[in-house]
Amino acid sequence: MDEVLALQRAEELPSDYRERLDTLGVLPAWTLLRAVMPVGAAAPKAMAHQWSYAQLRPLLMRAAELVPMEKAERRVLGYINPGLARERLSTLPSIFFGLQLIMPGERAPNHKHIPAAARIIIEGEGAFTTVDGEKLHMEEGDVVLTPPLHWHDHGHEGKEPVVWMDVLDHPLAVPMDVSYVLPGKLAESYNEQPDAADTLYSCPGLVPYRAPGAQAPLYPMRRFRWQRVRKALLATSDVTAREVPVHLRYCNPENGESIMKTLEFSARIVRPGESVTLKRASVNRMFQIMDGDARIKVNDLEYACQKHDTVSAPTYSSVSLHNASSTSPCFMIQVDDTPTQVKLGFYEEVA
Ligand code: GTQ
Ligand code: FE2
Repeated sequence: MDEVLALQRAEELPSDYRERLDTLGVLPAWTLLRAVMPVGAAAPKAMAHQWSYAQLRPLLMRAAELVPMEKAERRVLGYINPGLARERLSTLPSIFFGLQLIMPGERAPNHKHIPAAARIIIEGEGAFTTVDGEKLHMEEGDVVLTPPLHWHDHGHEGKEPVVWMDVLDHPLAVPMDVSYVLPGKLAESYNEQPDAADTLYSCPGLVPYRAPGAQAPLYPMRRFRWQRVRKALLATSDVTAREVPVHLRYCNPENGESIMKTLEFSARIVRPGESVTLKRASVNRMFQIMDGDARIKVNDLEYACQKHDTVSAPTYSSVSLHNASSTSPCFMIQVDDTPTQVKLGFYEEVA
């Protein structure tokens, strides 16, 4: 490697000089350069980690007794990366995951905010979320999108607790000082029309006719049904060679872009016995196990996962996904920050 300069440390400078600089709002940058740009390779602070749903579920249920909705606004257990400061409320530097619980008859108040949110439904029936007055029913495995600054509240007309995984991009918004929430009023009535996925976008390859130059809505589809995603994964698997991984992206049907501007959502089937090695890249990745006997290896750690477990893989890590069952397929949803990194010019693949 080329010569690496040993840079002066702050303590090597006269303290009166440092203090004078400080009062004038500057720092000798050479004393901090290596901290912000480690030589040779990025030094991720975020760690690989596994969160066990079986262990967390009872504690989430207890939260229903410990905190009423009025005292929580959203009853969520945030998944905190052990390598990141707790106040960042972050699962990876660009991604927040958190388990949300709503009990039968409860209502989570209406609000809107700058961070974008999406839910991956974990268990329970009868809950809904409303997005700008449109009522979206939530079934297990569905991905439901709440774009930035769209009013949303949650309700529950069923009998059992409903749990979903919240995915938010506030870890990106907070350092930019653009994150905030506005409280709203609960609407009296909702648009009960069938979902766009069952009407305008019910046929893949067909979108509403528009004159050239006419704008499509920014977020035309908000509910992505797991039953269809699962079927598509199985059908794709049937026509895909064994050595080729099956991996499908969630996208905006009007332009093919990621459903969240910042984060990419995708679904995988890992076939019985299959191992998939991912490209080593600059991206942060989360894996949400939907079903099956997944083993996720991140660098030198291997996590044996059960249904609904969650694993984080920081930037530049070596990741492989293995299905330990010889009979049943394994399904997972991946969330990564590829769209952000590509837009910022940070994305790279490494050997
Ligand atoms: O459900 O609207 O996990 O606003 C954090 C902030 C969920 C929500 C979270 C939120 C929500
Ligand atoms: Fe929200």
